Amino acid sequence: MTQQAHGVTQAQKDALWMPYTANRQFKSSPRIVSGAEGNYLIDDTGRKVFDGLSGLWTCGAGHNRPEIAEAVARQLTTLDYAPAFQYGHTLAFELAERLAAMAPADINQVFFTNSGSEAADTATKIARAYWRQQGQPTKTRIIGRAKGYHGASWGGISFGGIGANRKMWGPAMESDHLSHTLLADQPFCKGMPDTGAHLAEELIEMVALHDASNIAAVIVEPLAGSAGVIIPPVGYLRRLRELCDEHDILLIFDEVITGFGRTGHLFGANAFDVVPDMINVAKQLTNGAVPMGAVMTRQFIYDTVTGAGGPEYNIELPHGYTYSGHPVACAAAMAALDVLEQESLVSRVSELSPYFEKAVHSLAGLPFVKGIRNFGFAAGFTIESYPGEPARRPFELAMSLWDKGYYVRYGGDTLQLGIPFTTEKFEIDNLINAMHDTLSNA
Ligand code: PXG
Ligand code: PLP
Repeated sequence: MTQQAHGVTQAQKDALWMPYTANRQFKSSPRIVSGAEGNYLIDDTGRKVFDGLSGLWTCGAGHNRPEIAEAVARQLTTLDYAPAFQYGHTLAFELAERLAAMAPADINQVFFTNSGSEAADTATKIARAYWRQQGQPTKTRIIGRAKGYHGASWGGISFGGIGANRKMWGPAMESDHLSHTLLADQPFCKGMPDTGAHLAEELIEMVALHDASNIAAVIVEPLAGSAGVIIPPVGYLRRLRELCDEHDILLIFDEVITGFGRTGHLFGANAFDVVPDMINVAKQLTNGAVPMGAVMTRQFIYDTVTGAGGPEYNIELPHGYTYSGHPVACAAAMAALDVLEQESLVSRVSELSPYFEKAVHSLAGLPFVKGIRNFGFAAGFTIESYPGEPARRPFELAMSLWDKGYYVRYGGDTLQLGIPFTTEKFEIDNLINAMHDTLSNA
């Protein structure tokens, strides 16, 4: 019999090319998750590990929710699949209506995808379609932001701004990037920085450089997640909105992490009180249980694109996915939204955020902690680099925390927390104590 270290055989390890993973390191020292329960992952030795990132920012309501499991099981024996193109099924319409009612202002059109990456592609394709159907087909360029993450597709890596995710691939879409809002003079910042709004003015330079007649949209995360939880300065998003209006540029909020409660509000748009033209969601939409994403747009975008669609039998937007609005994903989303609402999880996050903020900032002053930022149930820590090796220390710290029973995210020169919305105060205390211990002995 093949030796089965960590519950996985050598041949099995050899076969799986893992995504965004240091494959060689992982396979020499695997971290295998065999189960989950509430706010905990369970590893292959039966050890409970606190899930300090809610999966991958996905499972805010905790793992293995029976409500979602039952809805999915029921759906699988009622309607497992329905053709997504030219035919519809009831649940997709129900979910769309529900999301439209949740989204701010007149953001009331919903296009389903299966992931945040597909949502990024879809939103920017809709932006181009909108301008083309407006008679302005040269408006094609997408402006993103340095350190932005919008997924792994050709679109996402183009207007995304994380160098490590871009440098391998060569030319993709034409894009440009605003500066990020990580402020050197405010490394330790509770909530929104009170300076830095001027960085939005860079859009004026982009317009001078490319001309507004060539720019379709600006896409930003209201709060940048993957790059290390970067919070928008007070007034920054509002100024971006004003400048987009002034220059006829669509504004897309990528809320794949901020959507459905992470900020203590339903959307980042609510938290920061700015209405974009489109909102992208994924992850928390189904509490991570089934892949699903969506692009939600304002009414005028749908009206323009469909209005210019030619004869009525014509497809107005030649875009979609085999699994757009998959019945099982819709069932999971409906159940996940029920849980979110019935347990008032969004207001729970907002009520406990000050406690979480105080806890994460208690780590200031420890060795290697160069910066701390937080908003809602998200926090980012900038970690001092080994010379020339920015990604090494966060990796070492995260491994040490995993050994202690805490899962946190590490990436670039940062550690990140995205705790479940169901986290109790004592669990925050335990997590922060473990981090204190790990950093003190690093
Ligand atoms: N936009 C944003 C803002 C994201 O955070 C995507 C798009 C892409 O979504 P998909 O579903 O295609 O992965 C994301 C995904 C992390 C981490 O550890 C974050 C993401 C994905 C994986 C890991 O921070 N964000
Ligand atoms: N590749 C081939 C050969 C296909 O037939 C399809 C869909 O029909 C796709 C890719 C796209 O797959 P999806 O719609 O799941 O994104």
